[in-house]
Amino acid sequence: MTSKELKALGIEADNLGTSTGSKWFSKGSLIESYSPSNGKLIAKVQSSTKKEYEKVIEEAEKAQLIWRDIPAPKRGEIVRLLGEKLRELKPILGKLVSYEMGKSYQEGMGEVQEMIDICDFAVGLSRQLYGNTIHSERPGHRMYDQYHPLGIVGIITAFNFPVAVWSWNAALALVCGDVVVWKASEKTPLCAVACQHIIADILKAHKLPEGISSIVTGDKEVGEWISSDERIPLVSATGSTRMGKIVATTVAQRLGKSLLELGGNNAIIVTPSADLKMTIIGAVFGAVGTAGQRCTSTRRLIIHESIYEKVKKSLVDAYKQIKIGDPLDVKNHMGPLIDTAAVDMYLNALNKIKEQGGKLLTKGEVLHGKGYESGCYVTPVIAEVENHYEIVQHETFAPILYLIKYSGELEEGIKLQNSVKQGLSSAIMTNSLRESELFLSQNGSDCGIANVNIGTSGAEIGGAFGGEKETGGGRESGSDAWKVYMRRQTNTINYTANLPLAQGIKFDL
Ligand code: UN1
Repeated sequence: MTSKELKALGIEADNLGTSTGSKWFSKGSLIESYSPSNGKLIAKVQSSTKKEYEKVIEEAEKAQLIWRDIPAPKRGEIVRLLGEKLRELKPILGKLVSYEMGKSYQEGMGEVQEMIDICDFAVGLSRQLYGNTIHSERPGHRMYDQYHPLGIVGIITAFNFPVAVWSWNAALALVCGDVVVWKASEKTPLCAVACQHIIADILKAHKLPEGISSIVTGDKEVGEWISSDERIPLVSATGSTRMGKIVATTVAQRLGKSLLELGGNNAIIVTPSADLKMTIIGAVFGAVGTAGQRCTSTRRLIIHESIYEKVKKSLVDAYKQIKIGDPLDVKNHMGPLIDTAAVDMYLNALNKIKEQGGKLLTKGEVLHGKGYESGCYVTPVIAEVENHYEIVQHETFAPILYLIKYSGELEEGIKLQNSVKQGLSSAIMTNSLRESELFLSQNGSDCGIANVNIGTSGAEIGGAFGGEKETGGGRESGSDAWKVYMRRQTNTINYTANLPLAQGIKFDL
């Protein structure tokens, strides 16, 4: 990426890392952002000090009083402008996502497209923040519920979707009348700086207060400031289950609300009637897309024994076609892992697979030589395992696909699919209506997302996104996920001159 392109996104050599609106602060220690694609330093960002954090929250509190009074459709207009700006900047922001995070350019652009889509969704939503009217049991009474803004929403995001997850939360929170304070992953701070520049310019141009949208920068300490802050009624956190448990416990201690979107251990069940071609494309994209670093990445293939060998052979053949290299080169299917710590985790997982009795069907190794200087490129792995292995029960954020055999009826496959602690995304490949409906029934997948004849990754923003069990239970993005960003109030109005009590109680004085 050229310095001109970076500059167009507001990223200049000594970039700042804390901001309310367009005001930037700079006192904290430096975070260096390296591209995993070539190992080069892109820029340095300053982390937030506690004092700067306090300033951000004070500004956010002030801004919220103004923002919540602006009618929701007018707030929607600001989000519409954000979507417009993102359309314009899509190629260049997509490029930064690809360069700083390491996913393919196509996927970087796809991520920006998700931002645009959620803005469009939120604009429509800004005229549809509906409550219910309820028939009162008392004569001459009217009852309804309505939704009010919550206040400040803290957003904690992971490196793997360095811009989209912010937008899923921010676009909804903003139309709901909340203000947002974002702590991005310290592995992708420049993506956050770029987004902040975009939204801050829009706010400034419309003379809206600083503090409607802010970023704070840093490691988990900054996350702890947010989680323990009573001024922040909702904390939306995306990342590992380990991180989510800490956030959830801290937020719960002050009885705040948390929206958690944590680890997945997503499986595709491949039944005897599955379309093999679709299965292979879905599984390979799900397993190697974003180098296996999506929370919806396909980690397990649960294959019926009658077709197991055939699927295995096709997969191994397909893996031979995968091109690994510079994510900005569109010929490549798979880029690097985020950093060398992730490479160590990958190597560690490969050792554990072997130790626990698994068999690697493709060679798992770190790539060296020209184009691979960053040390973050690895080969994607297919491994034959059993579902109960300790390593299979864990989410390893790397391109490792487990093959697991099931025999007999679909119930056996479903049992294996559900026998993990996580519950994010799941899929079945089948041409049988009975199998498909069983998979989607109460006796089927226990995940927040269950797909038929598509893979586990690549969810659209129109649906609620999130999962059960250790995935944390939160729902972001589409459907009625907006409700968590608002507080519900039930109103009952008596327009008579009498005071009848509910439940028929008599209380005469
Ligand atoms: C994530 O990995 O944190 O379904 C989110 C998908 C994307 C979202 C992934 N739309 O793969």
